Amino acid sequence: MPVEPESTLRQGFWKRFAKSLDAGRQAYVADMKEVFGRPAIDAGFWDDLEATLIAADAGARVTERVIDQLRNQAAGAHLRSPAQALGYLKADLLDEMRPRSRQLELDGTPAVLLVVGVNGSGKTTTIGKLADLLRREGRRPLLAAADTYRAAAIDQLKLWGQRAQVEVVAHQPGADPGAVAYDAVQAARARGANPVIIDTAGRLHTRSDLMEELRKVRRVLQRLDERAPHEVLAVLDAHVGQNSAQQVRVFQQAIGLTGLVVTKMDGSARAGVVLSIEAELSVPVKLVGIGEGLDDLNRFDPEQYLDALLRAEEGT
Ligand SMILES: Nc1nc2c(ncn2[C@@H]2O[C@H](COP(=O)(O)OP(=O)(O)OP(=O)(O)O)[C@@H](O)[C@H]2O)c(=O)[nH]1
Ligand SMILES: [Mg+2]
Repeated sequence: MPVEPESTLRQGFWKRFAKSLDAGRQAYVADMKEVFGRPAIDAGFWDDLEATLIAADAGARVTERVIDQLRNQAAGAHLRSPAQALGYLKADLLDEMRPRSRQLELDGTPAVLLVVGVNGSGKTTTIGKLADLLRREGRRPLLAAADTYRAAAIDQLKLWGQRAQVEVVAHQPGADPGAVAYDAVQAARARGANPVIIDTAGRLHTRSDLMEELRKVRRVLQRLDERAPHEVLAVLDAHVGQNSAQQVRVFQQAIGLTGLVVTKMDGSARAGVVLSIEAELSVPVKLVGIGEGLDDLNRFDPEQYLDALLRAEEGT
């Protein structure tokens, strides 16, 4: 099958992304209009800008840094008015997001993507959407139902497999997650599938026994391929806001993460959280989700994200 260029997939996604942020943006967008519509850059401007960035959940550190940066720029010759400051702010925030590789590692025989996160963050839904995206790119993903705690979790992944038209390897409820992962990789080798995407049970990051179970899955995978898992993706719910940084740190320490997926950006009043996550953690955001439909996931694009976040008008 010919590989479709990534850019032609998910057409209109970023437009929908911007719209899906509207509900949450109401919390701060009116303030943004006021801040950037002020007649002059004065003490009130700085106070209001700070409050607005905090309201968007950009985090204290990012807010402080970009405001310092803007103050320096305003002290220079070029930045003269609040209206101009919006463009500067966008550029400064883009710098905050540091250029880093957001590519998914999909080279392997097969590449193995292990998907982890706390309960209900959106792991299974993300896997369904990602399988669809990768299949449309001409790849042949295979899903592994390694959340074996509940029969419903296995059925849910099978349903996503049907929707995305990809195969699912599953055992009985209660089976060993490592054994499911092992079989899935073997099946992918036999059938020429790539990548294998492994669904895992939601777990509170504070449960060390459950973290050990993840490490066991990783050890099983490494017996098959020392480079596996090629990606360990933590799925975060955008509604959780600042607390997700702590979740990420614990998962990072327990098993090592290669990327983050921020889901449920639709309607979240904390969409700015991506800024604080990116600034505080070394793990890059690689994917974003904006709903429960097959095409509601895309590779993360910092510029598109900032355009949507800082849009000063509703519905444009
Ligand atoms: N609005 C919205 N809902 C989402 C999104 N992603 C997932 N959901 C919903 O969130 C709920 C939990 O999603 P799951 O994919 O089952 O989450 P999970 O992390 O697999 O959950 P556990 O396996 O129980 O830990 C479901 O009702 C999903 O439909 C999203 O991007 N936007
Ligand atoms: Mg699940």
